[in-house]
Formats: sequence, C-alpha cells, structure tokens
Amino acid sequence: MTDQLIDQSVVDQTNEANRKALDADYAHLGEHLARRGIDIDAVLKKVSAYTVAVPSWGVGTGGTRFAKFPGTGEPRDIFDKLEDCSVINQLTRATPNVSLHIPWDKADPNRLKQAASRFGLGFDAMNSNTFSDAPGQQNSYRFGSLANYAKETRQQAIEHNLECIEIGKTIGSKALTVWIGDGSNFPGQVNFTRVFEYYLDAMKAIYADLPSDWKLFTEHKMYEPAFYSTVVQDWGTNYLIATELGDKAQCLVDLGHHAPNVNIEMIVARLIQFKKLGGFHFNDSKYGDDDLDTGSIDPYRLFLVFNELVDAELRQADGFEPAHMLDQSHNVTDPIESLIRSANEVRRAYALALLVDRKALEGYQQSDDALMASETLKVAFRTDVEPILAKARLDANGAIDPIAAYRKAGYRQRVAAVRPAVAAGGGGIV
Ligand code: LRH
Ligand code: MN
Ligand code: MN
Repeated sequence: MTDQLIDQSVVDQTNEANRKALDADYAHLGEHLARRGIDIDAVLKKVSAYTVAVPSWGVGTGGTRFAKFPGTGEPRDIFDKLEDCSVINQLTRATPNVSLHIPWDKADPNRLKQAASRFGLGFDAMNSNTFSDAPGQQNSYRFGSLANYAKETRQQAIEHNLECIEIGKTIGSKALTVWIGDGSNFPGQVNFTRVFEYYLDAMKAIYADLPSDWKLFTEHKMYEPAFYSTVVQDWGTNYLIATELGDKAQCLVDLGHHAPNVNIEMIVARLIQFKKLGGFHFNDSKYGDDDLDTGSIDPYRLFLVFNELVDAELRQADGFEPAHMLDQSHNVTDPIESLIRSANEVRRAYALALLVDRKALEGYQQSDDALMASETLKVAFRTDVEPILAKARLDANGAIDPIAAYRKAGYRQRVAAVRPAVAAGGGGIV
C-alpha cells in the first residue's frame, strides 16, 4: 500500500456527488459510439493504460525573463516536488512517473528512489542542464556547453551528462534527454560547422557511456537563449544527430520548440517512419516556447499529433515506443492544477485519436475525397470523451473531477503552512 497525501475519503465524497451523472453520460456515449461501430470499453481500456510523465520542474511556479511570482506552498526541494507529483497521480491516475532535471533535483539517488516508491512513483527520462551555471562550477556555460570553443568546458558538460546517467541508473531511469542552449546571438560569433562538430564529438562521448538498455533523446529548439543561431535548432539537425550517434539515439519533440505554423504532426510522422521518434515534451504555445498547459491553445493540433501516434501504434510501426512527458511552466496557475488538467488533455487527445475511423479515412484518401477525409478526423475530434476519461480515473481510485477534489482537500493550504513563503523576484527559468 502506497502513501496518499490526499485523504481518499475526500476523493470518494466528490466522486459520489458525480457518479450518477457519469454513469448516465458513459452509457449515453457508449450507445453513440456503438452506432459508429466503436466499443467504448475497449477505448476505456487503452486510455486507462496510457500514462504521461510529469516534469519535476513543473510543480514549482515558473517565471518569465521578466519576473517570477511564486505561489504559496512552493516546493522547497525535490522531495517536496515528489510529494506534489504524487498528488497529481493520485487524482488523475495518469502520471505514475516523474522526469528529473539535474542539478536542480540533485540528491542522494537512494533517497530519491525511496521517496518516490513511498508513493508508488517511478522515474522517466533524466534531463541534464548545461544551459545554466551551477554554483561553484569551474567553467561557465555563458558561451556554450557541449559546443563551446573551449575543450575544458565541453569536457565538463560531457561529465555532467555522464553523472546524470549514473544517477539515473540507481533510480531506474532508462533515458537521458539532452537539450542545450548553445548557439550565437550575432552573425559571425560562431562557425556553424565547427560548433556542430564539437557538439557531435561531445555527444558521441556521452553515447559511448550509455547503458545498452538506455535511450539518448536529443531535443531541438529553434531559438532562445541564443537568438541568432542555435546548434540543435530543428528536427532536421536533430535527425542528423540521432543518425550519427546510432540506434539508441532518438529525437525528442517539444511541441513549443518550432516556428509558428510548422506542421508538427508531419514531423512526428517522418520521425516515426525512420525510427527516430524518441519522445515528447507536451505543452502548448501561441507564439514561441510558451510552455502553456497542454491543449489550452490548440487542442486540434494535439489531436493531429496523436492521430499519427495511434496510426503508428495500430500498424505496429517498427521502433515505435516514444516516451510521453509534459514540459510546462506555470506562471499564473497552481502548478498542480495545471499538470492535472494537462495530463487529462494528453489522454483526451489519445482517446479522440482512437475514435478515428481509419478504414474509412484510407478509403477517402484512395478516392481523393479530401472533404470526407478531413471530415473523418473532425467526427472523431468533435466527440466528447470526458466520460471515458472520468471513468478511467474513477476505476483506478482517482477523481471524477480531479481539480474539484484537489481544491476540496485543501492540499495547497496544508503545504503552505509548512513550506516557507518564497519571495517574488526577477526572471530566469527557460
Ligand atoms: C528548453 C526546455 C528543455 C529543458 C526545459 C527546462 O526550453 O524545453 O526541455 O530541459 O525546457
Ligand atoms: Mn522541453
Ligand atoms: Mn522549452
């Protein structure tokens, strides 16, 4: 039996209030889907098994380049963060794994493992950080890390990544995600080819030390903090990296890391086709790397990404086993609430994609019926699958209405009484 930080009786109470309506809604949706030839219980089973990892750094209030306005009860360290993550999982039953960021979450790995197993949590990919300087570090990353002109600095960044792998081995992680901020702010500042060579050599050194059952995810991002050129700027460069490194190297797609209007679902399809889709950082954005709650701006795009994922799942595409993680920064909401709803939104996109009539879609594609092909996707997208999501949570002892249960339980007020207030300040987080 694992510990629960929200009294189950509070969850049960809110569930009782909603149960009758849910039963009716589920039965009604079941009838509707049956008319479309879909077995609702089969969809429920798949959705219940679907999980997404929570980023440890997402449970603290984020910030912008301009300011950070912390909320009450901010987690003090990784152990508080794991407690917050356990609450998200208790209510959603969709987030049993946490993705750590080193050195932000650096602690005795055995203690980390113990703290997580108290709540039945596990660990997803480790994330290294060579985009900011840690206190006391010898060489600065101001002008880059794995692609720095200085050999000692590149070596230091390599060693940091190897340390992340070591920590990950103890706590049961099976992947390392590398995102670097290296690049340049002005034309002429760096030689594009030279710094990419540095980067590839450094990554080869890290790859050489990767355990045989691990994956190495490289994450691209168009710009920021470098504003003129970025070393790993797009999926093309990312694909080259994964290909140069070898089979254990795959690309990570953060939804916020592309130019506006880029067709991300098509990038996803390409990477799947060539066995290089490693995983996701889900979030949403309007302008850039906004790190907004998943599905809060463009839920249709999220659905289209999942449409590709389900297509690959159903045809059992070779080498297809992407890691699903959230990567968000919460500035004006309670981070726990944002992560709860984001986990549900990812599940919703998956459920909706499962409803696509793929046989009909293929027929419309074959007969060049563009209107009906697009309508086939829209029919799935227009379905309200909330009863399936709610039942998946309820059946696993989670909450039909997780935000309501979270608020009723008064968790934030409880931790605010023991976690000291954090002063507001300047910005900083990416
Ligand atoms: C970079 C990024 C990357 C980092 C995280 C904090 O913008 O998406 O994944 O590790 O933010
Ligand atoms: Mn990311
Ligand atoms: Mn980002």
